Amino acid sequence: MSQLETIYNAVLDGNAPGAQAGVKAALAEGLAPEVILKDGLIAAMAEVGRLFEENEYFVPEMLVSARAMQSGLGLLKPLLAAGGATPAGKVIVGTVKGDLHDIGKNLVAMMLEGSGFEVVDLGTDVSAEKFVAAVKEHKPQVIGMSALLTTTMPSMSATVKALQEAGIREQVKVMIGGAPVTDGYARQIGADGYSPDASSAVRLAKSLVGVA
Ligand code: B12
Repeated sequence: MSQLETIYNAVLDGNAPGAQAGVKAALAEGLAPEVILKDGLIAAMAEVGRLFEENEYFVPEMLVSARAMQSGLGLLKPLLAAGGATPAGKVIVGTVKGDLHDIGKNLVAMMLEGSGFEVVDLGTDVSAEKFVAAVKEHKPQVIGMSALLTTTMPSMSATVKALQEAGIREQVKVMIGGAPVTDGYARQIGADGYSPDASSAVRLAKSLVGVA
């Protein structure tokens, strides 16, 4: 079995020590961190999502799989972030109010850091008021909002409105993402951009701050 398969199976089984051991072994074999992330950890979470949709996995299984993924991700984080040089700008990220999904948001944060952005991570369940207060405090060029639930997507719109009401909408670019989010939704709520994954999120953030 290849190390990528070991990682994939460990995440599916919710086996955190197995996922960590697989990531360590894959790195020792010289596999690129980006490949381990995409073809091992992310591929496994996509399968977990499919199994959940098919009613073969339920919330407890999803949770232990997510923990296994996060533990493997922790080992990759410093390697993915190592590419950074001078700060390209400051980005505030957070998962919106009512939503506790943070794997995708963490990946976006990690990739942004790896590309030289300074990242302030507000965590999960972040209210519009908290985003507004953080923009006032940290003065970022960009905020990145994540939502994984159709029911929490309106929190993105509420945050854009709160920024407008606070008179600071023009000071910051807003990018959004998460599985149910679309480009059309970004336009509809007056965000500045949407991207479907972490690497394109970096390109988007760079274009929003005018860095090549
Ligand atoms: C893992 C998981 C959980 C874990 C979360 C653990 C954690 N720490 O995050 C747990 C078990 C806690 C959970 C709970 C729930 N979940 Co859940 N979960 C998932 C699952 C399987 C995977 C999500 C994931 O991590 N994907 C992997 C990452 C890498 O992908 P991603 O998040 O999409 O992120 C990428 C892009 O979207 C993008 N991106 C993400 N954020 C951002 C932000 C910006 C700014 C940008 C530019 C890009 C970007 O880049 C990322 C990297 O490439 C999905 C199924 C799925 N297929 O998505 C369901 C899913 C999201 N969950 C779902 C549901 C229903 C729930 C619960 C309501 C279940 C319940 N009955 O309790 C609760 C809600 C809890 C809450 N209040 O948030 C549904 C949502 C349905 C819907 N349309 O609203 C899904 C789609 C499953 C399903 N098919 O029904 N869940």
